[in-house]
Amino acid sequence: MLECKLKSIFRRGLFSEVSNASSPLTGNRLTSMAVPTMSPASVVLVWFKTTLCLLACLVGGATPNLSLADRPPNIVVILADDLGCCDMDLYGGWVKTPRIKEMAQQGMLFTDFHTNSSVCSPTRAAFLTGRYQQRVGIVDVIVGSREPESGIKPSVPTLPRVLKDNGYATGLFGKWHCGYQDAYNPTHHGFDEFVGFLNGATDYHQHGAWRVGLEKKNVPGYSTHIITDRSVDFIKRNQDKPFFLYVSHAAVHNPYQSIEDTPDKRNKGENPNRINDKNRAKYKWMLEDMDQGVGKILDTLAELNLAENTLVMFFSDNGAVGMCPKEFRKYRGGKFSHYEGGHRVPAIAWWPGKVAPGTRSDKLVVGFDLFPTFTEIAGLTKHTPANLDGKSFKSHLLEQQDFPDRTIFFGYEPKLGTAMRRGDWKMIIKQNNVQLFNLQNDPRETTNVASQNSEITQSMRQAIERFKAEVTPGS
Ligand SMILES: [Ca+2]
Repeated sequence: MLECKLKSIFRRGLFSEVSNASSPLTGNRLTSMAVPTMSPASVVLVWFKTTLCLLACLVGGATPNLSLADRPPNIVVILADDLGCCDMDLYGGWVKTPRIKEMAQQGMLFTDFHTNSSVCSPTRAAFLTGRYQQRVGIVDVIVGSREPESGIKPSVPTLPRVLKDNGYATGLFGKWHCGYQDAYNPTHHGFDEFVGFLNGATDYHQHGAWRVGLEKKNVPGYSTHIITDRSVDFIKRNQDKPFFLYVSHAAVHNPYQSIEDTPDKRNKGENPNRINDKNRAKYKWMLEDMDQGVGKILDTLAELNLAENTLVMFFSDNGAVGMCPKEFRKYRGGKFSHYEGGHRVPAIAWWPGKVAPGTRSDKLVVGFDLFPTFTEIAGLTKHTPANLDGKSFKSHLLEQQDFPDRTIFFGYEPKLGTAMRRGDWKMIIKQNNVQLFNLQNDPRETTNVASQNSEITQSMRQAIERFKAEVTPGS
């Protein structure tokens, strides 16, 4: 569909190409040097407007907008909520998501991508700070009524802050879940714009508790559509400057409500949060609907000729909640679990002309790697905090270079204990219960091989103890 739209732009003759190089999307390179075909009168008009603009810039002391080719790339993150590897067909799941599948066919699909936690708040905290979530004291889901003081403090460096301070327009539409107090509001973390909700879930039709910036305000509509439409509008308004857009979907988190489940049509006695066949059908619809929303964003980028200057990263904040039929479940566990089903999630990177189409990464990549990756891509490494735990995978993404193996920890004390990856080895320790798996031989984590591998077990136990001692709030 995207390919058709790109082709139709050229067929309509709005742009003439200046390069015949091959493109992964169309077979013709969609060069950023494409120039409009204009009449002499239009040329005079453009010259007049350009002169006025330059004069205004000189008087105001501002720098004229850079051309598209000279601008840092736009970065768009589309985050699904509670979407597991067992759900989408492109990962062998049970729901067809053609637009996200197309995105993967045109970009890079990750098979060993993990969020830093198996629940919402810590995953998002790690992504936004580029560091283990324990360092900002967020190891569990933030429940506002229970933990009014929890959140990312505005003094903590974040990805949107670095991008905003270096000329990016920044917007968040949808879920925040990194602190309820006004002091933790996204607008204090570098987001120019925020429309969405602060907590972990939202009714899909009733938005009385949403925020527009700091203001509590009802935002009418269906959640997924509001988030998509606001995102599309943000792209259109900011198409002439670099932007960072965080599309943070409510879907496919409960309550399971389709576009038809307006309050007046709901049946009393039916629980929209329960996992059953009726809600499973709604869940499927919600995922298909979000897929269409992803497509709208990609289409907008293509129509505005921004596709080749925009990296789009799609992933989920944690694993599935058990909606997918058993025969599709490829990993043990799900949300709120240290097994692979908890934090190994779907992830796709799309950037026509930069990320080679149809590529696949089997390397261990983690949510907190996105911060240094994005800032390196934006040319802002020297403005990036030096103490990040995440590592940039830019050369892996853009040049298919190797991404070296690392030791990664998944801490969720005391509820779930702590897990660790080192190569193919995976350890989970909760209190004195030690489990060791070899994911190469046993991706479903069925057989604890700790007793047969005593040296590895001892070494990994010691590493986990060091992690627990060193990676603490404020560290
Ligand atoms: Ca979640």
